[in-house]
Amino acid sequence: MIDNRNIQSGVTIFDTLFKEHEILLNRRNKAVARHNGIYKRYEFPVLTADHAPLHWRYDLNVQTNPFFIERIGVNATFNSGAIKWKGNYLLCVRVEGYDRKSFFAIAESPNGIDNFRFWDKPVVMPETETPDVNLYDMRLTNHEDGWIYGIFCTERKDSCAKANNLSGAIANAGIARTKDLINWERLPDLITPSNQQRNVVLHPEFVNGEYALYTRPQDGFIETGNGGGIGLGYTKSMENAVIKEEKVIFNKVFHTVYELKNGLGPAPLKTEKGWLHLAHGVRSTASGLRYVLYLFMTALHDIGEVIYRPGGYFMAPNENEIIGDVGNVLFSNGWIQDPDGTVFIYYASSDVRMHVAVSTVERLVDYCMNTPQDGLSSKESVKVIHHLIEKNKGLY
Ligand code: M1P
Repeated sequence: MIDNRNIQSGVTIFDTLFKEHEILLNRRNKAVARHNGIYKRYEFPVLTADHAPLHWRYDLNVQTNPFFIERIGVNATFNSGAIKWKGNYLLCVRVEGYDRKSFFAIAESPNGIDNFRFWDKPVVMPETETPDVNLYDMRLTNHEDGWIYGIFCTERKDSCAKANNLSGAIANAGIARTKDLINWERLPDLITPSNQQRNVVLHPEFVNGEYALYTRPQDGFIETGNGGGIGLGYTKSMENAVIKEEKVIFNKVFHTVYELKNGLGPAPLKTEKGWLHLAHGVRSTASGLRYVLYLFMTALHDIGEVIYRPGGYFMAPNENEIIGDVGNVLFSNGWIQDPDGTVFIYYASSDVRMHVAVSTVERLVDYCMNTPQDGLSSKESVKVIHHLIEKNKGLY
């Protein structure tokens, strides 16, 4: 029931908000013209904090909310896992409240590029014996064992941190599985030889009868220390997942886009030429960290063997994406491949909003196989340009 006190020129505040919200949710998205041959960006973000349902934020009862105050604020919708589900495109979104806590919520679209709508309620994630303080960045994997796994970061207070250090935290990989994306079974957290883990991703197929997990070991919550590259390990069971040995398959490299941190994005896509991976690389700049997306491929016969590593970044924040709560960040932990080869790349900008870029498996594989590798020096960068100019002789 809406109170007359909320009426402005005959229309209630709720009516107005509802109408504006529907306009936002139904807004058509269109591809941006700029050509690079690899992917197309889209004009509007696919999800923003404003997409959060009104009934999550407003107490709609006039007795208890006579001023129609927004009771619960949503700050951001970002870093989403993705899966095709019953013909629709689903994102498992990291929704962050004004209170700094993140939780998961599913948003669904009929076409993958617009009309994303949150399901009625956020996900209720069961806990292990050690309660989580914060949950974020879920990777969804439709595993050949028949379960859909969600692997995410669970953050808890570091009990060893000094009393005045209120941001000392421990990050680990939380594991849950589901058959319907509504009811989740929480499994014990991943155990690995490393102090902390973020960006853990489950490979979709068994490898020699075992589950394969990509990891991102690091020494501390912020400091990567000796870790910070993409690791790979195996476990016999996901019900008590233990990786005894973690092999780094793609390390941090001096003076590259992944010189500081190198973490996997979503689960890889299987192609005829190898497994296609989307990852984020982090470098240091005078204005802080810069997160960009890059691609690489691993061998079908050995998922630990990197066979193509195109140099540089694949996507970096554009002039709008660069601004947000944590500026200069592109991050992706979800993509969807359609049967016709179309790939929907879901990425977040600056820890605030979700976007889509659309490509095809064929284009992405071509990009991986034919983009020159990083030669690791200015001299080598010039050499590849000279090589291309030579090849183009008579064509320009
Ligand atoms: O703020 C940028 C990103 O920082 C962390 O990513 P990573 O562990 O790779 O450094 C995460 O908190 C991520 O959610 C965030 O987008």
